[in-house]
Amino acid sequence: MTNRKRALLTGITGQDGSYLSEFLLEQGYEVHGIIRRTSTFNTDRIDHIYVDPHNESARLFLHYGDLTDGVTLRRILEEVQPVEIFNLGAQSHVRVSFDSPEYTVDSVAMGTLRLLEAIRDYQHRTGIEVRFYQAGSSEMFGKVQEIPQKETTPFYPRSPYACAKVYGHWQTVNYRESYNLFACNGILFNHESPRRGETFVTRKITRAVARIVAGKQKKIYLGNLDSKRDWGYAKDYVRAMWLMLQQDQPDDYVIATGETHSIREFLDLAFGYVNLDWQNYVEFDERYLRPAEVDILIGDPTKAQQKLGWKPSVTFPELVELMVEADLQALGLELPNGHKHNAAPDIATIRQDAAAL
Ligand code: NDP
Ligand code: GDR
Repeated sequence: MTNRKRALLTGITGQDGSYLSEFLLEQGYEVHGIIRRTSTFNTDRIDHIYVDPHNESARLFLHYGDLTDGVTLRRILEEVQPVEIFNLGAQSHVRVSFDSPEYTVDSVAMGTLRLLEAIRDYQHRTGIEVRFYQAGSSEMFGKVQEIPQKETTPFYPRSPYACAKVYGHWQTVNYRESYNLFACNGILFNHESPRRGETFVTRKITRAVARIVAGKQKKIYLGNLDSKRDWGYAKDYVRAMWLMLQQDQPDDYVIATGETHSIREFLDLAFGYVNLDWQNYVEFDERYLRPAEVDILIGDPTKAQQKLGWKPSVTFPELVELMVEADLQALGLELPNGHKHNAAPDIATIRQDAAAL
């Protein structure tokens, strides 16, 4: 075993897991990820950083496991001996959590508890200090109690997913206070990228825009267009997760842009980049409505700015643009000639990333 800092991630095959792995590898970590056995490959987002473990240069290792399987979590912990653990694994789709509440709660709430229990025993037995990051969500704020939402805003979850995340949040606080575990809750607002799952509304829209331009799709069916979200760029947000674990004291942080926009505004921009009017392409389908909706989320990231020195680097129009551009590129298309790019500080790097997908 090497002397490199070792990190263990659940949810490594997801959007955030892939960006966080890249970031940790850049920082010199050895990265271990837990993946689920599936009948088709589910490692697309990390294939570009995976090196055969027989190769001496390999620093990314994958282990089969599941948050619903506590015994395996314990075994992996013993094998890997990580100093930092990022719990990103989850059935993370809010609408699906209404269809499949029991599984959602098992993986999100009980999964967090299983991992915390395994860490508690491991730390007690070995004396190795483990730092733990819990992927909390702005969905925990749910029904509006205060605008903008900050660390002290009361939770009012509105879905099985959000209820499970509230449970994970409070267990993380509880293990910090009961067992002196270095455990942090990130309360992250929506963050998106070209790697966002295709059924979340932002990616569903940008993918449809590209497919409509390519003549592969005629309409897009959506639910509630009036809800508002605080949307940031995923790559910025994984940096915040890591920063939380580098502090002297464990704490909880809201990570957000401080701006909110409706689905309609997202549609305006996304279709606007290819000179189309979204009203000609969007149809309503009640299947995409939720039994209870979260109407508006807007976060106050002041604490993260002051204590972590964190701030977002990509604006809302830049985010929409880079997602539309990546989906066009995936179909061999480009943004129309004459389109003026929004100037983002690292937009060139973002384009390279998108092109590499
Ligand atoms: P994704 O849905 O893209 O990824 C979820 C990951 O969890 C995947 O790797 C998935 O594996 C894995 N997973 C699902 N079920 C289990 C299970 N039972 N056991 C182990 N792993 C499992 O999510 P994101 O990357 O967007 O989000 C990362 C985390 O952050 C999640 O916990 C999410 O709830 C939370 N979050 C996300 C926000 C966002 O805007 N993206 C905002 C706030 C919180 P597989 O690939 O096999 O399906
Ligand atoms: P959210 O993201 O529920 O905020 O959870 P999602 O993109 O699914 O929904 C955002 C808003 O868009 C409305 N909407 C639709 N949503 C989807 N998915 N599909 C549609 O067709 C559609 N039409 C309208 C929704 O009603 C909602 O108001 C995401 C996830 O990543 C969570 O895991 C994370 O915790 C939160 O963000 C912060």
